[in-house]
Amino acid sequence: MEQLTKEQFIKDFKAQLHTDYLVDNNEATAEEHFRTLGKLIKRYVMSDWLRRRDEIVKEQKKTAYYFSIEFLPGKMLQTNLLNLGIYDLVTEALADINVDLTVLVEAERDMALGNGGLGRLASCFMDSLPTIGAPGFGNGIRYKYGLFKQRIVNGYQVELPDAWLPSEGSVWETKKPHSAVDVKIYGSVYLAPQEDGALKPIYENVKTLHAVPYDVIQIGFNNGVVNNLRLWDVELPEKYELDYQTLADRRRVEDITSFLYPDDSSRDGQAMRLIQEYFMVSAGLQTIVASYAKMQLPMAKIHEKVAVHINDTHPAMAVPELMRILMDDYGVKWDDAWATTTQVMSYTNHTVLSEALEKWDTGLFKEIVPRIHQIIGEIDRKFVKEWAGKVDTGIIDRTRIVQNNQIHMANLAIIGGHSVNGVAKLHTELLIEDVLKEFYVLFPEKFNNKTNGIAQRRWSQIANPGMSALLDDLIGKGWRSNIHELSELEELLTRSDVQTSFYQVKQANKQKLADYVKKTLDIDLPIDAIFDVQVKRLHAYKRQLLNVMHIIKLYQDLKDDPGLEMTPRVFIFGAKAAPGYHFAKSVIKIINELANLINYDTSLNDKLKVVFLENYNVSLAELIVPAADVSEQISTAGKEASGTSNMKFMMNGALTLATLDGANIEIKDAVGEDNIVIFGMDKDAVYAHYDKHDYNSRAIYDSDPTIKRVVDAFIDGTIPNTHYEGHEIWDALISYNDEYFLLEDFTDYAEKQAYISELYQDKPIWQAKVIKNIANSGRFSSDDTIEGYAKDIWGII
Ligand code: GLS
Repeated sequence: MEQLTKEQFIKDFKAQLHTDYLVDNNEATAEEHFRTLGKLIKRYVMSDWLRRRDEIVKEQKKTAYYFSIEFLPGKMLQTNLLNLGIYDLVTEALADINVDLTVLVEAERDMALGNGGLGRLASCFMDSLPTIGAPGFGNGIRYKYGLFKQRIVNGYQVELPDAWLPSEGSVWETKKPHSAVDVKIYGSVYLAPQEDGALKPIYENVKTLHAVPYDVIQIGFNNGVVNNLRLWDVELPEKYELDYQTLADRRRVEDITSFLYPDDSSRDGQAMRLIQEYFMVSAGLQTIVASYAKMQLPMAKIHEKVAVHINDTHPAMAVPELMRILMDDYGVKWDDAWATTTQVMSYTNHTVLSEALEKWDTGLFKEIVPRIHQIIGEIDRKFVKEWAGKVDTGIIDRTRIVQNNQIHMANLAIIGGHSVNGVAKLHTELLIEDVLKEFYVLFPEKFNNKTNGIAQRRWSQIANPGMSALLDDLIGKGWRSNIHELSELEELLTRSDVQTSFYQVKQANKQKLADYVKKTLDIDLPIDAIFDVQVKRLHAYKRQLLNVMHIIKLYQDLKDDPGLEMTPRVFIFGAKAAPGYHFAKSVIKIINELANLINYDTSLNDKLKVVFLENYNVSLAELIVPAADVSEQISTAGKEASGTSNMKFMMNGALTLATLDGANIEIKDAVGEDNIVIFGMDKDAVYAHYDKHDYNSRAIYDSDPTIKRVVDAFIDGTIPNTHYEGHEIWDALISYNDEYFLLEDFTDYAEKQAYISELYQDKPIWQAKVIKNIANSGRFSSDDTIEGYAKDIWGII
């Protein structure tokens, strides 16, 4: 953008307010101020945005399209200001006219079109792609309702719709009706032989959906590059309006982009979900192929200009859909279409949980996407034929796409692409050795690792201005554009003035969070306590319950001996449970009731506090992460593919208490064993139990009185109002043999927690570890991760 002055900005801002709202600055609401600023930002980047599109077309740059059913940007105002390089200028200019930027920030609603780590990662990539100057665009769905809004009522989670989208649309998007395309679903299709011998698909009784794109600006950091996140919305096609005569028919269509499926890691097999997936994939690919066609290059070489990334299995229909478009719309022959499709497509696996590897009924496919069903059948048939006689038939049976009348989406993504990556070293190893090992026999060359990363600007400069200012003082401002310069802190680990400064920043951040907790929950948090945080989706494998068990133990210890010397602790939770996930909801109830019990027990002398913050989302994370002393990353080893909050906490100077799982291992490698606290079984120990079937939680319970007492607290009335939930949990731990090995890991976990309490008392040692963590967090930048994708997988830079 052009050089901007404060005066010019104020002039533009006031004029825009007049144009849009016919109000003066001092009359406008925060919402009006926010939208006005958003519009100005868009105006300022418009020429960069247009230039970017032109460049890509003119220079015929190979472009990557990141297909994801989830994007979780949170708020975008601050990121956009920062990346444009006008954050300070705008803050000051607004202050000059009595407008407080923080109030505008509050007025923006979180864009929560994702469930958790997977969606947030996609958004970190959207920030990093333009930042590294790579032509990489997002492709997803413009849900009217994002992830549900969580309220806690009587300790229970209640889900409310998250109507994030204002009636006038998001200020960051631009509707592009002229780029709309039609997507066909339902009906039937048969192949009619043509004179030239080709087969032409003839559709009957189809329903046509009108897919309208909304392009959301993605601004690179200080480099004039603006990319695009294209979100698709559905409209009723005027041309086919007779197909939708009743209100109910129309509603069903609108529902396609109404809401995000609120489930993380496991998916239910709803027809609507399948339609969402096809809708997004088909609309995206049709426009991509059409713009490639404008380059007038051979269709069979589309892989030289286009890369399509399948983010988790949900967009896996991209494989047969690209085949369909190439063959049916552009007349490419099967073999050529297949050769180019497999080079266009690449796939990231984000979880080892088998329930998350999507499988669909072939019947449903046949009904909803009949042509795709045919093409998948043919891909499957050819796959079986190709490998017959070359490998064991068992391998073919287990890797083929269609098995027992089910379509295996991961198999489709792997067979139909040239790259499969895991999201942390351990996770990729597990894919190779276990989950996808038979694919590894067939296609070893496709497998690679890309450890996740985070958009560090959001998680440092925006979320933690106090720490950022301190870093500027200590190592200069270079780290703001080159995060690897944080390593210069290595020289300062033991300097006591530096330690004190980091401590003060942390205490100020803790105070800010404490103020929020006071305001929202009316609980007083002592900021000299250790702030011990576990924020993430609620899932049994993430083991929030292990944390709870430890809190119960501390509570029991303090009740036994009220004079017990103990470093005061504040345990902070934030977690949404999938609405249908009963067990997870019971854990939320238990945490809330335990919090009530503990927080109002004056005999504990403020040594223990428990807080459950409702509606955990990106904005709340920006408040919580900088205030944490301890980051709980305590999943059963082998279960958490990577985790990304672990990286955010580390960057903000929290010490990680972790199992050797996901990216925790790489954090340990980065900071060294002494600067992270590791406990519990590693992946091999977990797998040994699986192999030998020798885990026996009841035996541990019977032989360890401490554990028995903690577990019994769930059913002996210790925690009020949890009769039902307590029994459910007790049963999961004892009657059903503790699937996630909490009991086996408990003792080590509690010991390491005691070690942390001691360590915290020794400020110089603690602070040196804190600084060591910050110094080594640069390697988890998503700029680096995305560079790996861009070079190794997509070939776009
Ligand atoms: C997830 C994993 O569970 C996380 O460990 C991972 O960090 C994230 C991004 O790769 O993907 N998979 C999933 O389905 N939801 C996730 O958050």
